[in-house]
Amino acid sequence: MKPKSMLAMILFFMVITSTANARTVEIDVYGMTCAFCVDSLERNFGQMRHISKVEVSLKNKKIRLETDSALPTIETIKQTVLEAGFTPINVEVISDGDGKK
Ligand SMILES: [Cu+2]
Repeated sequence: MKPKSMLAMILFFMVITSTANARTVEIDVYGMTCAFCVDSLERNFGQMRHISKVEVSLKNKKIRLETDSALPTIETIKQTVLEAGFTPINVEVISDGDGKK
């Protein structure tokens, strides 16, 4: 194998492994009533490590998180919702990053 294609292979596997543990997590939240609730949840999750994206929907009373690994744990996610002053009703892992459930 030529060095150039070898490098391409290595890069390819790096991409694969770095996304292997990415997850999308949805949390149903009780207690969200206004834009300030959304803001505080966004801020709390925005400060967390391993979180690459935070979407808070006031309409659906849901938080959607994208994480870069198997962290944070479901327990940590629940704790963060509680610390922001809300109640996590249900935490569901939507995708593990491979498109599988
Ligand atoms: Cu509010």
